[in-house]
Amino acid sequence: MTQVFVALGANLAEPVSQLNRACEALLSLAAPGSFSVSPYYASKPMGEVLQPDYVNAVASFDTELTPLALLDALQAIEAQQGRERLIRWGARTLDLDLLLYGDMMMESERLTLPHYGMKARSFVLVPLADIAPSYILPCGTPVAALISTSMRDELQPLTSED
Ligand code: A4P
Ligand code: MG
Repeated sequence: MTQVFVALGANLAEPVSQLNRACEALLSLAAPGSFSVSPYYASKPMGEVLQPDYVNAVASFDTELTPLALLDALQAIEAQQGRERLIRWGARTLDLDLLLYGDMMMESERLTLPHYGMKARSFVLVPLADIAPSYILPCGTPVAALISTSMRDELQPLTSED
């Protein structure tokens, strides 16, 4: 059994509902009692593409799936929720990125672990620290050490009324 972290992101077709549905689907991959999810945050789009704001969160759970089987499962959930790959970094109904698979480090055509962008992204680090405040990355860096005040300022926590 391995503890994994998954980043959730959506900016089309009622993003909050997309994340809620995705959490239900992720729950079915999780060992009983192991699933947790951070608060949801609104964040400005990273990158040059003009697109709506995102809703982002991070989930964690334990699973027996191998890394590639888990990636297949995440991509199947994206497809079920109408994800179309039109342009890189473009708007999407649902993006599920595998951030961490235990302390595994790997680089293959389909899968890079830890996720290549996670150490620089406020919308990944802040929710990750919400659910795992003392987590140490496979490279030895504590997640909390990567979070600056300006990163927190980039994110708007959503309340249940949003
Ligand atoms: N892949 C390799 N490693 C991984 C991994 N650890 N997890 C491969 C998931 N996939 C991984 O991803 C492209 C390929 O990466 C996959 O086929 C998989 O085999 P994709 O999801 O098809 O394409 P993408 O998401 O458009 O590209 P990419 O590079 O993953 O984009 P990002 O990095 O996910 O960025 N702004 C805000 N505020 N919030 C966001 O969530 N997201 C993006 C997308 C841009 N701007 C954003 C946000
Ligand atoms: Mg992606």
